[in-house]
Amino acid sequence: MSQIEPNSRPFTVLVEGNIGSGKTTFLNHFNKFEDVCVLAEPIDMWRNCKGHNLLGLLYEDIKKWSFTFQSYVQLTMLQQHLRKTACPVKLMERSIYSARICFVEKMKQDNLISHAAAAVIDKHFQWIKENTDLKVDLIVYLRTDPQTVYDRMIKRNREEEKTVSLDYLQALHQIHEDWLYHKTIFELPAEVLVLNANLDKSVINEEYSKFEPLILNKKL
Ligand code: DGT
Repeated sequence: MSQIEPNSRPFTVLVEGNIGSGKTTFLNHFNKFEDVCVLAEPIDMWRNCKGHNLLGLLYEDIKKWSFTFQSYVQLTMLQQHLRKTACPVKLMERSIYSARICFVEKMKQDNLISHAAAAVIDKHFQWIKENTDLKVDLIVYLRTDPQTVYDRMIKRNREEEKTVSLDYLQALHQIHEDWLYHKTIFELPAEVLVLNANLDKSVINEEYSKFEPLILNKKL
């Protein structure tokens, strides 16, 4: 495996997209390359914060637990951004950006967190941006239709997601679209590569292969 210099930064790629858009499949495709370190979403940590399943609590009573959950997501995402890797390419599933921009915005839209709570999260977020290295080189947006991801979510049958509705996925889709496709809200920390992630699993790896040089930062 090629290693990077101890003090240099890897080419950092964020993999973003709605719930069920196939981020895991995408990461698995790229995990086979020796130059790549994949950082999966820290969902296991959200399921066990000193014995508390915060993801489960969130969907049980979203109003009560939104702030707690989002605070912990922000911390765990920061840890992922700062994690050192020996590989020249670092692929991250989601980021501190989508936590803040997509999920916190949705909570604000739905009045699930107070303005005061959102302000606290935002203060942390701004401080982190100004005082740590969150540099990103590329964002991969796995673009999907809400109905497609809803069907996938039902099929995978994750216990905590039983209460997630099509309406919720539609709204989350719209925020992803405005941020990563129309580019009308918030800042973009890097250029965006938009991929059609509605494709069936049987052909999607072929689609992803076409973009390997770009994602692996290899000049053609
Ligand atoms: P996939 O299917 O491989 O594209 O990826 P998923 O659906 O396993 O991953 P993701 O990040 O879209 O969602 C995992 C679960 O965690 C899902 O129920 C939504 C939730 N989630 C992820 N990040 C956040 C966040 O920042 N805030 C909130 N409220 N929920 C989040």
